[in-house]
Amino acid sequence: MKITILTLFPEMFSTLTHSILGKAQERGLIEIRVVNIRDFSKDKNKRCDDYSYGGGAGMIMTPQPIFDAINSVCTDNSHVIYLSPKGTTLNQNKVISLAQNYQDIVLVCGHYEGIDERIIDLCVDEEISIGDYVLTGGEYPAMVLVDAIARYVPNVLGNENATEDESFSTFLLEYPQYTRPEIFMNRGVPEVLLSGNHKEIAKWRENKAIEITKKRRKDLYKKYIKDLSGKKN
Ligand code: 4FN
Repeated sequence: MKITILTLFPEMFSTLTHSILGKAQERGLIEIRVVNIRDFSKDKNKRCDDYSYGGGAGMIMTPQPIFDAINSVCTDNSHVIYLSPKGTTLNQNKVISLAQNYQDIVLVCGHYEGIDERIIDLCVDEEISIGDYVLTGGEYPAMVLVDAIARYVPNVLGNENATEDESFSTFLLEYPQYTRPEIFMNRGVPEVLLSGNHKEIAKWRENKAIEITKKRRKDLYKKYIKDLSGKKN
């Protein structure tokens, strides 16, 4: 899996490329490249923003540097995603389908008031949003997307069980979890977790996961029920 991030603020990605994903990169499982759009500006002052046609406050990212940056990194196999509040909202199904269908993903991060619409028309395959709130740029959304996708690249986590364990519960919240000590501030741990009865533990956890999902996230619960009946039929 190769992910290229195009941004005016490449420094924002240094922790991402160094942490967990840094190890995966060393092992050659995933390649994350951060490209500074400014390096492609043909303006004498390397400017990448300009006033909005029609007026109004705020600057727009000018098309030339983004267009050249995209063309310099794209191949026929690249899937170009613009992180945008106008995009379809990201969810786990989308994450899995991106991870499974594309080997080469290019992420374009907007800043200021956004990018020139012609870039979207000419170069962007898909717009994705991470949720409904105002942000200053698409950089954090890009990091969210990379983190979510990387978990589905085989062997990246060094923790294959994590993704396996979730398979029955893509739509469920997690059961309550406990670690040592057995008593903390006078509070114990549910008896069943100390029983060593793995079948009972699995049953308890699944029930707890279903219970919390039904209570807190009716929308996810309904998806889970739908998914269950889909698997039976
Ligand atoms: N945001 C809204 C309505 C109008 C504008 C915004 C907004 C960053 C370049 C886009 C935001 C949220 C989720 C990218 C928001 C995302 C962005 C994202 C994003 C600067 C222009 C902007 C109705 C959603 C509140 C600024 C709603 N996922 N504009 O935030 O890039 O990916």
